Amino acid sequence: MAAIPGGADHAHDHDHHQPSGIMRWVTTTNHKDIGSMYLWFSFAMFLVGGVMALVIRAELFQPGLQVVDPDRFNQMTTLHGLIMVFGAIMPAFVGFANWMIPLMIGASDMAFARMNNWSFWLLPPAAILLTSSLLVPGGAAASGWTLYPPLTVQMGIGMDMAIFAVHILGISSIMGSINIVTTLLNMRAPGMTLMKMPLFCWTWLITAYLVIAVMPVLAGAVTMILTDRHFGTSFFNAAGGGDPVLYQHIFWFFGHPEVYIIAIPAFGVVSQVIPAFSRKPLFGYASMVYATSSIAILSFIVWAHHMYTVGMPVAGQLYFMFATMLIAIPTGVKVFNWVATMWRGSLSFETPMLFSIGFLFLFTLGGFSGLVLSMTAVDIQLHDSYYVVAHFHYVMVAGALFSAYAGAYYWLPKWTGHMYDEKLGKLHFWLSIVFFNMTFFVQHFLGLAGMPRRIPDYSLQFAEFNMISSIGAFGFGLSQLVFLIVVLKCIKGGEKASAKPWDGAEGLEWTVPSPAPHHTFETPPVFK
Ligand code: HEM
Ligand SMILES: [Cu+2]
Repeated sequence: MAAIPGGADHAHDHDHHQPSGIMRWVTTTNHKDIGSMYLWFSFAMFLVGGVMALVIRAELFQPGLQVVDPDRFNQMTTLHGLIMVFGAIMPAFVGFANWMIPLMIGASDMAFARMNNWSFWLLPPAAILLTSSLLVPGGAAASGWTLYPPLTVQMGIGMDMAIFAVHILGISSIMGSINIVTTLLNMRAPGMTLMKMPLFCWTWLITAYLVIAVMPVLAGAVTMILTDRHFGTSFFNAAGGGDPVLYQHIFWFFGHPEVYIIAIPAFGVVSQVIPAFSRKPLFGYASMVYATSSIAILSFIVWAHHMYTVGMPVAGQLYFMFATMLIAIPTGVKVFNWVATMWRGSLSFETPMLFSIGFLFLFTLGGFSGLVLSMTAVDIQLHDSYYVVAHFHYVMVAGALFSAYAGAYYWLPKWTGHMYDEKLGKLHFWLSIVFFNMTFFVQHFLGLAGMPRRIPDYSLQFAEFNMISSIGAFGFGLSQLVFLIVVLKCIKGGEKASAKPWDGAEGLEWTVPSPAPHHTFETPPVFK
């Protein structure tokens, strides 16, 4: 538990020898500045990717072609997926890591402060490459975010731009992860053993190892596509003796751990928020650490559950089915622990807690539909259908995004020094959860009835549910502007936040004043 009030005695601001204006942000090596930039970048990309989702949903509002031609439609699904995964969700959690890890472990900054600056500033060029590829001849990559050959070997220059963007984004997240591992292993306050770290730090330690392990695999896969495209190799090109299915194996060896790269930090955030608003310590801390590690390890040996229809041997299908089902065990442990933390707690339901409970219900639902899809015989029917789209949006939106909102509301007082508008926060939550379910719940039925994904048109039998889903999507999109208003209001003013505005909150981050001064913990606190 936190012992020393904050190191705040030494935390005077050194702003006098710092550039001001835009150069402050370009040259900053301060983890708080960099964390804020990550979070703003992520939100901006969330809006860009969101507009693309709305183009898709506008087209799917009715059967027939109305809004975009089929090629543009495919570019929209591809860029939406790439932008949401690499531009919105991953940077959001790296933003949380930057802001909070040093504060949580009592470190003065991240281990490699200059590299940290570079990790962030790689992101905007990658985002520009991706989005501007819409304007080049032939348009953006239209292969889906999975970038499967043979399509990707054939497309125009937009595909090369996507490949380079993926390279840059990958380098950025590898550097960010090296920074996080080094910081967590070397810069903890005296007395903070690994098993006393806040769970958010544990989840990021595990995630960072996943990133370092699998981002190079993706980089290799897309580089092989690049050389197939331009340098006469035939890794994946069947005409030259290559094998497109090989790409799928390599991609999903990255891709499945990737979904945990997104989900595990989200687990970390709710593991901070739920105890705070239950006014009880996290139930089963050690089992949380072991469960999270098990999930991470298992995530390496289940990849071909995305490939049941490629014609693999039955033994392979059975292996990947049972291996995948195993993941339900540690996940069940985690869900049990969150619920047990709330059990007989003194609960209150401020916005961070609402988003965490929303996460708990809906992420679990997404986990269950994942279990359904893990069954080979079932997946052969549901593969590439809207059931899959429903499944991964329950995991990504109601899982990762809701958890990011929980974290944002939880730490906004620490970041800005003001309390956010609780009424507006709750409005944001309720609008989001209603419209989210309206958008995605019905997609389970569409998938079960056989509607394929990545298709701009559909037969009449699917009309009603698609209309409901599209209305939900526009409602969801608009509701996110409420969040923007809350954040801007909170930055400008509002009730002053104390150092520890949540009475149930635990941890060193609450021992420094709100807003957290530019420099904190220049002398490490003693942690007992
Ligand atoms: C909440 C607003 C969102 C809406 C309305 C939305 C809507 C859609 C739609 C309509 C598709 C196309 C489905 C298809 O035809 O296959 C799609 C695909 C996808 N979405 Fe979202 N989405 C949202 C948020 C997110 C978020 C936050 C993520 C985070 C990671 C995400 C990740 C993806 C991915 C990976 C794909 C697959 C793209 C592909 O097929 O290549 N979405 N989304
Ligand atoms: Cu998977």
